[in-house]
Amino acid sequence: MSDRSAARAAVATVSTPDAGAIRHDALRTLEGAASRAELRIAVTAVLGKRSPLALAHRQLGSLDADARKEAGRVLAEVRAELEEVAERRGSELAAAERAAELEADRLDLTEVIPASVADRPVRGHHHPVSATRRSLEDVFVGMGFTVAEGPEIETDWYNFGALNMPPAHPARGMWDTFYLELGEPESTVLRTHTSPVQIHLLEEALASGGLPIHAVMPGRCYRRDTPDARHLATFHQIEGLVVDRAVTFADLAGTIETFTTAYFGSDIHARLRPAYFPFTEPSAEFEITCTLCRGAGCRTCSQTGWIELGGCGMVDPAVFDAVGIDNEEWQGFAFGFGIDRCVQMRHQIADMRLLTENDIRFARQF
Ligand code: FA5
Repeated sequence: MSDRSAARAAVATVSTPDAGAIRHDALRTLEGAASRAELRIAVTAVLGKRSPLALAHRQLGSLDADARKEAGRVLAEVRAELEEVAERRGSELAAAERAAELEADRLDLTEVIPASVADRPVRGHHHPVSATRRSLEDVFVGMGFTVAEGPEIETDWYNFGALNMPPAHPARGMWDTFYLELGEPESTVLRTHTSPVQIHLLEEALASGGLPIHAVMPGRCYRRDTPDARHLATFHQIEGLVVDRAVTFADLAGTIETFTTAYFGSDIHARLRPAYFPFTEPSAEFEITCTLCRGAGCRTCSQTGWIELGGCGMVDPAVFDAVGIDNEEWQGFAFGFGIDRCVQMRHQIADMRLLTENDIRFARQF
């Protein structure tokens, strides 16, 4: 019998402390550790200062000399065995953990991901302003309008002069303007509205015999407006121009009514209120019920229950004169309204500035 086996056999004969039970429990604890972290805890539990083994060592002092010597030898044997087992278990666990890491890091270069799997790149979609611009164009095309565009950088003449606002006309103050350092001072502007596109269309029609006109003109506009819940410095309008024979204000009102019902639904009411624009006479502003409060009044509509969408009116004869169109033969109406406001009202967005923040969590909702 080896020394160690003899010591183990002697365990049974040592009554205090019970080295056999301590050894048995400690081995179970060490073998049960499933990771190196668990093993560290197990080693402290079976070999640490507060372990049953350490306690048994402290109890040796109460035995007589012979029993103390024998029990001390047995406990030392148990400690040596437990240390050996702990070391072996540590090596086994380290090898197993390393193998698991390598397996997790392995790249399967033969793997082919079919196009149909759910985690393929997500396809983007149009920003709500672009989507609304397209929907509005569709509504007007459905009503018989064509779609045209004009430049965002305009001369003073297109943005103001041809629209019946000669230099120093007080109505120019209605639009807080960005001027470009190009040509004569204050001769070139970032257009403040889409109305100058009316002038481009009238000129083209005159040159090419293209009257009558039934067109909408969407695009970006710029104003030195302080951004708030209903305003941006860069925003979008859609202009409308109809020039034909025997056109009346009733045609204009009917067009606006048809558009608002088609776009917002029949439960949203529109109203016209007398207003002033230098390029239309008579002129009106049109408003719809605020969709956020359904007319009750809220922060977005400044407690009025209504949101202004745009302006409109019968083309002022002075505009026809500016381009040389016979205003006895031709009459027209025009309107221009905010696309961003339409987005805001259609989707009940309390603050328009959200449209420009490029927050993907916001854009994803549309
Ligand atoms: C005009 O710009 C006129 N050109 C409209 C017009 C066209 C009248 C044809 C008559 C005939 P106004 O400045 O009111 O009008 O702007 C029209 C609409 O553009 C506003 O009702 C609003 O919906 C939108 N809008 C104006 N300024 C801003 C802004 N800073 N941010 C967002 N939307 C704006």
